[in-house]
Amino acid sequence: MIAPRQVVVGTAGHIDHGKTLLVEALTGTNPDRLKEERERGITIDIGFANLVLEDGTRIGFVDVPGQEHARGGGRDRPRPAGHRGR
Ligand SMILES: Nc1nc2c(ncn2[C@@H]2O[C@H](COP(=O)(O)OP(=O)(O)O)[C@@H](O)[C@H]2O)c(=O)[nH]1
Ligand SMILES: [Mg+2]
Repeated sequence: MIAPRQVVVGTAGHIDHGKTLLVEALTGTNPDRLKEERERGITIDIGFANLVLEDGTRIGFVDVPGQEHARGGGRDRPRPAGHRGR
């Protein structure tokens, strides 16, 4: 017997670009599980959801916060020397 394939998919991208909603649309699971995430409508911590395809392939989704959170968040975060952008 051939073991089913196992795949891990991670999201990446700017906040509010639909990563979490896409994972929910594909899996039926909203990976924003924290009360504060639900209230604010943003991903604060990584979340997970699973999907099993008809051929047995198991896909694990890892949903991540938008880039500002992932980089330590906010305008006051440390920046490289000479950095002029946000
Ligand atoms: N109509 C529409 N709204 C979207 C779409 N993508 C994101 N949004 C809006 O953006 C909000 C945040 O989406 P979310 O999946 O949490 O974005 P994330 O920060 O990338 O995870 C949603 O509540 C929607 O209002 C899209 O493709 N179509
Ligand atoms: Mg999100």
